[in-house]
Amino acid sequence: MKLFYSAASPYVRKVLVVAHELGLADRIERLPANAHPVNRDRTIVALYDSRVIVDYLNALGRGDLIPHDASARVRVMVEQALADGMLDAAVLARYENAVRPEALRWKEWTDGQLDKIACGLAELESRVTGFGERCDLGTIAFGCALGYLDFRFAAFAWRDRHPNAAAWFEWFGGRDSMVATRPSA
Ligand SMILES: N[C@@H](CCC(=O)N[C@@H](CS)C(=O)NCC(=O)O)C(=O)O
Repeated sequence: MKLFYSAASPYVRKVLVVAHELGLADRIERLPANAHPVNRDRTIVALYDSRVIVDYLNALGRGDLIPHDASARVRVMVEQALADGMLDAAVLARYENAVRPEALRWKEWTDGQLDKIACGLAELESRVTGFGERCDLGTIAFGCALGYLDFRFAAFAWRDRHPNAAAWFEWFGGRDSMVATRPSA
């Protein structure tokens, strides 16, 4: 299997964490990719997006990272949607300040994206004490979202206002699959 890869992408990380957890990581060849909102990388095609790829890998690996039980499955899919929503807002805020020419930047836009992240973190904080030692697509997606905030938004200091999520990530972030996929610029 070939994966269009960027060491800085939290969505690519989610796919690789799932592959590690399923024992499929060594079957994935990483192809360099430069996803960019303006300088479009036309070579990126095939199976997308990360939500579809992790579903495909879970089936291929006969895994239970996506529960078979209907209500557990819905819970995990809602958690992935929340975590990916935080990531979508973070990536938009990142592009606003890393790609858009300074004169064209719109501070209220960035503030709006950061507020979405803050709302997502508040929801995570209310749920995380119920996670126990779960490792599934829901907790993997949250782990990748928090890892991305550390990587690109250290100043956001999410731990200060979310002690339960901080304690949980101290444990979850230490998993081999998370350590093996830590983002880099
Ligand atoms: N919904 C997609 C989001 C992927 C995404 O936005 N990736 C970023 C890089 S981290 C990207 O492609 N940026 C280029 C662009 O936004 O055109 C997924 O879950 O895979």
